[in-house]
Order: sequence, then C-alpha cells, then structure tokens
Amino acid sequence: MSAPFSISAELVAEHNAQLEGAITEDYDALKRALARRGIDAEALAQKVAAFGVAIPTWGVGTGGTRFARFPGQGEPRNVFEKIDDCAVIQQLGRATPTISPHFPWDKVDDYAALREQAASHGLAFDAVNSNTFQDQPGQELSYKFGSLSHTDARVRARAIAHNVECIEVGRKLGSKALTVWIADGSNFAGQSNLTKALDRYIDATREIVAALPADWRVFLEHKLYEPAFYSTVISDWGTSFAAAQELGPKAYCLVDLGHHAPNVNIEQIVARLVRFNKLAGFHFNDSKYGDDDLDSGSVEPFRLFLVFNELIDAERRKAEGFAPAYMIDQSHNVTDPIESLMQSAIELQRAYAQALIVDRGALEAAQETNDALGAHLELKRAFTTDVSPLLAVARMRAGGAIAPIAAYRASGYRARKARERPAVGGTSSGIV
Ligand code: RM4
Ligand code: MN
Ligand code: MN
Repeated sequence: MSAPFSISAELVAEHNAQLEGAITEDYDALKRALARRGIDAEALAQKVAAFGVAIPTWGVGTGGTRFARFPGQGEPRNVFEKIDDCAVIQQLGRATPTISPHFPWDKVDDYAALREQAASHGLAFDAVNSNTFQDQPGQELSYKFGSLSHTDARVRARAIAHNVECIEVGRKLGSKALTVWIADGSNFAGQSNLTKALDRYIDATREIVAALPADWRVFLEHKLYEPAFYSTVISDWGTSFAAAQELGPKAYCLVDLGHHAPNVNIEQIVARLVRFNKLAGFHFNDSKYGDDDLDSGSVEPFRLFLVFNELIDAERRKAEGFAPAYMIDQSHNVTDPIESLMQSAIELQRAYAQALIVDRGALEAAQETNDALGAHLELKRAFTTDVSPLLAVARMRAGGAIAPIAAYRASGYRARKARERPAVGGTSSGIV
C-alpha cells in the first residue's frame, strides 16, 4: 500500500510566495500603527507564535445532531487517520501542536505506536478525555442512569475503572491531565436525590484523584443540561468549584464555553476560577443558544476576546498556579472539520493577540478613576484592531501557510482522502 497523501512543503512555499508581498505590506502598516501605541509588533508576533491549542480527535470527524449525521468525504476512520488530519491542521496553521484524545473512541492496542505517529508529525498529547456517557457494545452495567453518580455502586466502580484506565493510557501517551465530563443527571423532578447524587460523584471522583500520578491534574467539566434535561450533577461552575475544593489540589474546573446558562458572564467565571486557583483551562467553541459546539469566534468574538482579556490580566499579575490548558471542543456538522479547526485556532490566536494589546496601564487608570466609558474604550480599541496580518506573518515564519484554508483547498487533500479512505458503515445520529 502506498503512503497516505500528505501536503508537500513545496506547495505551502508556492502558496506563500504568491501572498508574501501583500501580507508583508499589511504587516508593516500594522507594525507602524502599533508602534504609535507603544506596542512592539515583533514581540507580539513571537507570543502569538508560541500560542498553542489542542485539537480534539473527535473534532476531525464530521459531527452530527441527535437527528442525523451527514458524513463528509474521506473522513478519518480510526485514530491514526485522525492524527494525520491533525497534522495537516498544524502544518498549515501552526497553532495546534497537541491532540486531546477521547476514550474508548480512540482505543488502540499499541499506544507507543500512536505516540510515535503523532511525534513523527511533531505532535504531542494533551488532556485525555474519558467517556462514561454512552455504553460500549456488550456493556453489562449500563450508564443509562448515570456513571460516577449512579445509584448502583457497581456502575460507579465501572466508571471509576474506566477513568483510571484513561490515566494509564494517558501516561503512555505523555499526557498530564484527565478531563472528566459526566452526562449524569435527571429528566424528571424527583427522579434523583440532588444531594445524594453529588455525594456519590465526589466519592467516586476521589478514587480517580487517588489514581493520578503526582504531576497530573484532573479537569472537572460542568454542563448545565443535555443529555439530562431537568438536572445535571455537575451543572455549573459553582458545583464544579465546590467539588474541586473537596477533591483537593489536583482537581481543577474546566470551562467549556458552551456549558453555561444563557447570558451568563463567562469571563467573570473565568476571573473567579483564576482568583481561587481552580481554573483548569478551556474547551473552546461558540454558541448561540446552548451547547451548540459551533466554531470558536464565529458567533460571539467579543466574548472570546473578553475571556482572553481575563487570562492576560491573570498572566500579567502572575496569578498563583495559573496554567490553563487550551483545547477546542467543537462539532463540525456542515463544514470540512480541517478547515473549521484551522480557522478556529486562528480566531483563538486573534482573541489572544487582541487581549495582549490592551493598554493595561490606561485600562487600570480608567478603572481606578471610575471612567466607565474610558475603560470600555480601551478594550474596544484592542478588540477593533485587525491583527490578521500579524497572525499570518507569525504563521508564515513558523513554516505554516499565510492563508491556511486556501492552501488546504489548493492541495486537494480531501479529495485524495476520499479515495484513500472509502467510507465505513452507513450514516448515524449522534454527536460524532
Ligand atoms: C460534551 C462535553 C465533553 C465532550 C463531549 C463529546 O458535551 O463537551 O467535553 O467530550 O461532549
Ligand atoms: Mn467539552
Ligand atoms: Mn459540550
């Protein structure tokens, strides 16, 4: 069998050669504009180049809704092919050097081989995600009525064992964190004892924490609703925070941007979690109504910027223990996932760069003197600055493509994969 198609460095170089003149002109203009504001564009470009966000393995396959999934052409059929797609995202975009795997979806016999394959593309593994929200074929103890908080101790033990197994796999992959999201909850008032369910969750998770290696962390992910629609056990950041407090210094709270009540002030939640040294990091995505898992920055870029504004604030004042993990968690139902993920990483870099150019001194002065509009305009000045040329130049210097989606389309990657990866099975519903 011939080696799978990959995009050549020459193609990227040719693509860049066509665009380099124009982008350099735009970058030089931006550089001058930033210099007038006392901002060193070169230093900013270096920070942007060092920014990295993990790609979720489940994100490179076409997603779906509970109604249907419309598979794309040449989808990855296993985790090795998923890694090939992650490699393309990193090759062209240069903002996604890590992969966040999901088990048992990504289960293989040989994890050394998986790690090696990723490393051959210059990729490493970030947090491993456990899955106790669906049953596997032949599973006797069902998760239908919960996992870590299940009323039946045997089901809880199974869910604990799965998480411990994820830690073991993660160790083999070089990961340092386990993300635990449970679908546990109830659909009817009275169905579940709200207090006992949380007690069972905390007790079960304590056993997972006990299995963590010394340099590992566990990320608790809350979610307001879905698939449970009346209550969820870890419903909000308050519950997550309280659980993390009880679980001790290895437990942190993960913020998935789509998992909050409508209109909630997510950036303030981020600030609070930083304040109490319990911010694990993020599952980035965007949403209009709920856990929509839309592309990062596609609906509310200002909110994304405000989240990064809090992160830069924390970084600058050297907040204790501040080391957030950045991961994308999206479902690509109508786009080519590779394109969506490249663009999403750019949107995250954009928010990061814009937050970095906020004039912190001026902002603080306005805040201290209660100049409400003045403070707001400091943020707006940064947010309305078009940093695109700087992002493109940082990408180009790192060996990526000036316009990743255009280069990707020109490469014919997806059409080649459609031939190399004939579809397996029929259509299905479900998130992946
Ligand atoms: C959940 C949650 C988890 C993700 C699954 C696929 O809503 O966001 O992080 O692993 O979806
Ligand atoms: Mn998530
Ligand atoms: Mn979600």
